[in-house]
Amino acid sequence: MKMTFRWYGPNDCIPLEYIKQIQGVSGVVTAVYDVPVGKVWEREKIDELVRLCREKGLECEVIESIPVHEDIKLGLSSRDEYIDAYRQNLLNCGKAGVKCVCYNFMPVFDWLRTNLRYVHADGSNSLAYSEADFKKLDPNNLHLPGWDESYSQSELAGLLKKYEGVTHEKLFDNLVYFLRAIMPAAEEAGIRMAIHPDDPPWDVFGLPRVVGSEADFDRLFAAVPSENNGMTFCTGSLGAGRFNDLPKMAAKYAKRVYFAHLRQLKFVSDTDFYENGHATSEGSLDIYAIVRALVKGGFDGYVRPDHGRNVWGEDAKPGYGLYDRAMGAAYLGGLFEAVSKDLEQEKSK
Ligand code: DNO
Repeated sequence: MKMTFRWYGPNDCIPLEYIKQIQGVSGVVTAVYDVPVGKVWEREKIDELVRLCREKGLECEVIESIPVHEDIKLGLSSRDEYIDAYRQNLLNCGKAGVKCVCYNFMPVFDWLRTNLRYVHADGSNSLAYSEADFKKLDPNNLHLPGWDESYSQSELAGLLKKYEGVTHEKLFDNLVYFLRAIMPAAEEAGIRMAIHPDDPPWDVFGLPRVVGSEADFDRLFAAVPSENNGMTFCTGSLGAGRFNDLPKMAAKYAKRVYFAHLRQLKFVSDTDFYENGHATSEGSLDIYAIVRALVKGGFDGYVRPDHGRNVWGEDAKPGYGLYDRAMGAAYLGGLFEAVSKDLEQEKSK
């Protein structure tokens, strides 16, 4: 296991020096942010990112994300040219030493929360989701910080229209088409693809989502069995769906989990929840059971603490402050050490 930390590049207000000071963190997870979706990232840009990290003693082996162009998700005839660019990106990243690429296949929108600064009793704040507030959102005018890509209002209207008639089956077929087309490049580049689950793991605004449940992952791995086709085990995304049994899924897919986003959420009703500090005691997810299932199942990928709260007066990009994620990394590092040693001992008995 390698503990990593997400870094939004040189414009991130958290400097690499600070990330290096978090115990147990060996590398960052980052991306090239100034190339439009669908275009090739030049080698120089990737090399520069890697150089910046290495200069500070950090590895740069995980890219989150290389976003997938909407034409690929829509299955338009123009997709092949975007797939070519994606392949080239993988080859370029592989040459720069990247080993894992996270991406998602959510139409138009990335993760969704309805409150970016939900205030807790102790004065900290975090992201939260409420079904009633969700119903008030206007998909034609939506942008959340931290998304890989956001569209202007007119682009959004056009895009949403293009998705009319795209069924779950069609979207799934388009995902399989994409994966089959890029797998040879991923294999050649030595890159493990780690699809990020839909967040939340259900359809939003009438747009289909097909990567949110155990059944979805089963059929995805059956359709594209290449070992380079794996997943990002995001507890916050999968956990938002109460139908998902996370320790069970962690055990089942452990060897296919190339990247784990570990975070906590606390349900306040059947549908509504807020995000919280990482520890099991802080929410509805049994982080210990999930980590144990991953380790026991043979997980050997990258981990990062995911969304944290704003604590100690920090006012960061929602979910991506320094302090609570650093506490998360320390907590998770401790869990991994304890669980791994316990399992070793159990084996030797
Ligand atoms: C949210 C993140 C996601 C993730 C993308 C991957 O905080 O986990 O935005 O980066 O869905 O493509």
